[in-house]
Amino acid sequence: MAPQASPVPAPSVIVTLPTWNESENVLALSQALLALGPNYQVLVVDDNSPDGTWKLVAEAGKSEPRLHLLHRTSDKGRGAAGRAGFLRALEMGADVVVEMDADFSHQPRFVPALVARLLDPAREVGLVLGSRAVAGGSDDDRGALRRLITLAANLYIRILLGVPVKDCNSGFRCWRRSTLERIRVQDTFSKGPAIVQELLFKTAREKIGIAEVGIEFIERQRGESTLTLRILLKGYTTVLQLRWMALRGKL
Ligand SMILES: Nc1nc2c(ncn2[C@@H]2O[C@H](COP(=O)(O)OP(=O)(O)OP(=O)(O)O)[C@@H](O)[C@H]2O)c(=O)[nH]1
Ligand SMILES: [Mg+2]
Repeated sequence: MAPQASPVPAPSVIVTLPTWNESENVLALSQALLALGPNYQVLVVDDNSPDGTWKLVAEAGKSEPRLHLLHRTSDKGRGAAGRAGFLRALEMGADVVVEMDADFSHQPRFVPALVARLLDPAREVGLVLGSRAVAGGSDDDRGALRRLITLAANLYIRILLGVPVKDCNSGFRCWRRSTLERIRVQDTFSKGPAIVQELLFKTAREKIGIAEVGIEFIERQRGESTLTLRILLKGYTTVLQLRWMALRGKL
């Protein structure tokens, strides 16, 4: 009798959640993500939030081995936290890393579709974006001004960086381990949210395939946004800096 082929183990998916004052969201979101399957783990990357987000995660992690905390105490920033989260997820042996906002704007119900698209053997890609700008995607829940800002930023980034995607600003993304290694995520420099554009630019420059899957983006229900005009403008200058560095062969 021919030996039976052993079943292929499910890929290890680690969802990283950068958090700043997300005590009203973090546990419900983590629970919903862990319920997606036993191969899912959650890594919360908290910058010592004053509202004690990290304490809630540390406590819940005592009885949930798939919930992990990276508690950063000496440095703050969405970009730095994202970088640290990716590196920790790789150390933990992730095959797939999903990064998403912890305010429920990015809904857990879309994660399986992103992972399935990433792992589709017939259409190989190294990165999947949860996209508001393709079929099945939407951004109808936010005010007109916010949507206009997103639209303008998208246009600016697509023209300046020449990235072949429709939703450049989406922070809801699903990565192959090999992509994060190839673009050398450890060498990214953005401290703030511009990390989203930096990673996209570096992936596109490596000619790694990028797919977009439609997601319904909803406004945060609880907690407060960290986006300010200063952060927004810093994002625009980082994009210019990326283009300049690329032109000078410094990237
Ligand atoms: N660790 C860490 N996480 C951060 C920091 N700033 C923001 N975050 C998290 O990054 C994610 C996105 O931040 P938001 O404040 O929702 O900003 P945004 O999504 O660009 O803006 P809104 O559309 O207004 O919500 C959330 O999960 C935040 O908790 C930070 O300095 N450190
Ligand atoms: Mg948000």
